[in-house]
Amino acid sequence: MTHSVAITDLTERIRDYALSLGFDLVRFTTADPMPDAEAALKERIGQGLMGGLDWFTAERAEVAANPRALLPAAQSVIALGTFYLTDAPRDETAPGDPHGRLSCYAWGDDYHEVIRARLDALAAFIRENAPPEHEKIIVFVDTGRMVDRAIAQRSGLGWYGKNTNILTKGWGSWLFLAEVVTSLELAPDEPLAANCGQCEVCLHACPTNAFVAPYVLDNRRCISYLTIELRGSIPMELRPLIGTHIFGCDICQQVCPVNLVVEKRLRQRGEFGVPGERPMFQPRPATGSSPALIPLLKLDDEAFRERFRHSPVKRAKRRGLLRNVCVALGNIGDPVAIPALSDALHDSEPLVRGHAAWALGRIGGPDARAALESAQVDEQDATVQQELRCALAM
Ligand code: B12
Ligand code: SF4
Ligand code: SF4
Repeated sequence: MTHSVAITDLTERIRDYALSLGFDLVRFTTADPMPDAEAALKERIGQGLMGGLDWFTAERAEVAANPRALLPAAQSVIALGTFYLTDAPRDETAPGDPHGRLSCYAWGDDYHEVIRARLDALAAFIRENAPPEHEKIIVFVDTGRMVDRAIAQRSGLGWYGKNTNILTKGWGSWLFLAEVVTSLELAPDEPLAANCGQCEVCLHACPTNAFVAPYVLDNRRCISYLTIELRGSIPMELRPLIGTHIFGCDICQQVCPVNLVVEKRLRQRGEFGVPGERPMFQPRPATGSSPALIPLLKLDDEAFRERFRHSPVKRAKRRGLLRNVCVALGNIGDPVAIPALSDALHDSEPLVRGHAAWALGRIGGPDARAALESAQVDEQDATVQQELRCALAM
């Protein structure tokens, strides 16, 4: 076997094995640096568009855009995509029964855990089939220092959508991205020639106006940041724009025509909205995809941990999720939530108390006012006092 035939043969065996593990897309690229990605990242950081993500530094960008910074002998990167959408997103709110929306990636098991297990299996397969000097392999999914989307783009897994997500022909943008970095030489794939053309639907659909321009997102306005990554108070002017999103947001993906075609095709094939499909990404029975909000407001620390064990939602922590639940209840405006929100005015977390006050101010009426006035008497926290004053003035 010649050298190049051996490379192609191993590349194809790795591809087949990765597909057998459950990855939906498998492509290959070199481990060369990605100077364009590094420049784009540094530019976004410089413009303050990554504000709030303190760990996203220029130094991180230098490592994340250079696979050899983490594995000096790296020759190839395997780019992997996992489709996760199991049904159409919906909001089950009805009069007297307020519900919120979980972003689709968070319906099922934590993808970091699901995909990490598959990546480890793929790394083990490579070690078994490669000479011993290639033993060192690094795997990434989301949290690692790697620009997942830049690798996906260069490997031809997909193209950059104007909403900054990677779009693919077969699966749209409903994919988790992951990588394996190896010192093995593998046959690289070519980037795709596809792009979004004249379409700009996603840019205009964003409720918080988070797109500064095509391909440029202001992290600080994105509901995904506000409901998942932000640890503190949600800026007051953005709260009404969050609607019923309590963990992440999918609007700029839901409106995308490429995604709509994928959804239609899968539905026709009977692979969409079907309970048994991709069980790990199906909505968990206890929470569903559009959970009732009032019961969530009653979760204590232990009940929260129990409910969201092995779920991506645990990232928000109890106080973050309950903060978001208050905002959604305020936006729905149904007085049925007044008793639960009044109880939340006495929660142990000031963050929850403050956002409960805001929600009661939005709902309004004599019962809400009475609860706010009574909470004012004992409240010691200055920020919550301020929220109470604003709510009473609403
Ligand atoms: C930080 C982060 C966030 C932040 C910031 C988002 C952002 N746009 O950067 C927040 C919390 C808001 C977020 C939200 C979401 N995220 Co996020 N996030 C990340 C993370 C950790 C880093 C992303 C990053 O490097 N951002 C920096 C900016 C500058 O990168 P960028 O926008 O991709 O920039 C590139 C392009 O703009 C391009 N570019 C620049 N100029 C131009 C010009 C042209 C013409 C072109 C073609 C390209 C181009 O070059 C840049 C460099 O590659 C990655 C995981 C990872 N390790 O990579 C996941 C990741 C990007 N997130 C992901 C997901 C699923 C989401 C959400 C859909 C979750 C949700 N439902 O709530 C939303 C989507 C919001 C959106 N519209 O992007 C997936 C994306 C999958 C995909 N198909 O693309 C990733 C890859 C996680 C994973 N491993 O699966 N996320
Ligand atoms: S995820 Fe939602 S808030 Fe964020 S950019 Fe997309 S539409 Fe806007
Ligand atoms: S909605 Fe249009 S512009 Fe936005 S990502 Fe999809 S195809 Fe591209």
